[in-house]
Amino acid sequence: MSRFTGTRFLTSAADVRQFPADSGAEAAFAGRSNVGKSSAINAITRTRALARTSKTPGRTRLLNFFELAPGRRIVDLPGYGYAEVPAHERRTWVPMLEGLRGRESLRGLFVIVDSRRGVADGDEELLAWVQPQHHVHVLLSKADKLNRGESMAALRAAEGALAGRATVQLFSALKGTGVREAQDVLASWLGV
Ligand SMILES: Nc1nc2c(ncn2[C@@H]2O[C@H](COP(=O)(O)OP(=O)(O)O)[C@@H](O)[C@H]2O)c(=O)[nH]1
Ligand SMILES: [Mg+2]
Repeated sequence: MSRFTGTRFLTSAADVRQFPADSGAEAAFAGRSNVGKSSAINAITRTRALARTSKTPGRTRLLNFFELAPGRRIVDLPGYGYAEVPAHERRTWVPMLEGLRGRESLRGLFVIVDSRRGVADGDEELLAWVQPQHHVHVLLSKADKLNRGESMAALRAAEGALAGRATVQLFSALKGTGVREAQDVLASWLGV
């Protein structure tokens, strides 16, 4: 039984003015292209193809908002932070990131990190982006590609790199590993 049974797409925002009303609670999901972010969102919300999984990474820079329950949202951040954004997109993208960060309803950030790759520069940029009141939870994705020993080593390495700035867990959308744990974290943030 999932807690998130009523998930629906709310809106795609290409500009801060298109954001839904800043009330209730929301959690953002971010990670570099192809890391398994859409698959993670789908597994956690138990909604097939809610966030499209795609093999053409980083095409559109829209913030996609989904509603899990009334006033309870997740926000899918495309691609990554500031560094990877082409110059012509910065004019709209940077204010969107700033607008999201300043929202009253933002509770925290899920950062999806490839378990084989570990915490990298782009992830550090996201950790620097959040504000002190925000939670951060890292999903070490595609953990099915690691054996038990490698998984434990990846978890320990991530814990070391994060040094208390975020909680972290192993995750596999493919095998269902850690889905329940991630749901519990999300539910606690959003109060559902
Ligand atoms: N082995 C494995 N592959 C995965 C997993 N999650 C996603 N993938 C694959 O990784 C690729 C990118 O997934 P997607 O969810 O679209 O990533 P996104 O670009 O971060 O949204 C796709 O080929 C997925 O099938 C997982 O848990 N295990
Ligand atoms: Mg995606």
